[in-house]
Amino acid sequence: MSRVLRIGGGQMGPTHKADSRQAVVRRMLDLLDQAKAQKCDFVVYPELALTTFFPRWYMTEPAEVDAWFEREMPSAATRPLFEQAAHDRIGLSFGYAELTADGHHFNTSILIDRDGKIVGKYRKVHLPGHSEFDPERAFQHLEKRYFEPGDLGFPVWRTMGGILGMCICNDRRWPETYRVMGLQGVELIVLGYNTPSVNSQKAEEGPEKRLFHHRLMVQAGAYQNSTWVVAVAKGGAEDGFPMIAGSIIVNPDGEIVAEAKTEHDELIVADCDLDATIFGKETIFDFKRHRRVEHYGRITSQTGVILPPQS
Ligand code: CDT
Repeated sequence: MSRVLRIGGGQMGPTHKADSRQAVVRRMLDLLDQAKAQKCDFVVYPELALTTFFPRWYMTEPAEVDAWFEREMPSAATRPLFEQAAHDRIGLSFGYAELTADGHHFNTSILIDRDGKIVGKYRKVHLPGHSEFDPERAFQHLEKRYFEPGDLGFPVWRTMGGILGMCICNDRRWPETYRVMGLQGVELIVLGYNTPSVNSQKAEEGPEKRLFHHRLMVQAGAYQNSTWVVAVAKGGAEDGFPMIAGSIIVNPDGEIVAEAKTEHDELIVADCDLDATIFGKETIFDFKRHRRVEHYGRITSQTGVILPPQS
């Protein structure tokens, strides 16, 4: 049986502070319509898809912060997206800020099957940035202030005929992210991102370098785990703060097979044959035969660097 999934990467242009969830969902529905016209099976949207990237704003009032979070999913604003996707038999993944019933805040993404049912949830593990206002930075990145580190690990799910996993933005910079899913046989990793075009602590690191790093880490993660990776941006300037776009679909050889050309709402499409993951998993990246866990202890027992003793 064919295991080719036609994947749509639903890149989104900027969403400003004043934009409503309803207006954003209308844009997501437009992308879904395009995906339907192109016969996609599955559409991936960005991190924090429903709002502006609010962690760039320093807030002190809990009510002001919580206004960016969703208390239920589907919410009133997102229900039309769930319903339309189920009607079209298209699976979805998108990110949002999650406020749980017992008051926890997470940067979350979900996996929705072709029946419109949420079958997977991931909460961002590697939160970048800082928790207090930093006057030294050109702009703020306050994810550590507004979110707790994810508490669900890196699970994978059997859905859409394959083994799927999720991660979010900064997670893609960490090889551990891909490997933990690789060790569960992942065949397709989907992720959304909001990556500023300039390093707030190093002005000379601009969009070209940032796009280079983005491609480097996603291509490496795909190749080293013989998996497809679909990475989808929210790009363009949100209230004057530019972010890279550059959404990509990468095959298990680490090659880019589709890439966004604009910084706006744009659908990229690729046929992803999940069986193309098998060769790498059975040869050079046959983990069971080749991994040497007796030498990897530091990976899980240590966070910071421990330098060798001075001679
Ligand atoms: N959203 C997100 O995780 N952005 C980070 C920015 C890192 S710089 C603080 C990223 O990895 O793109």
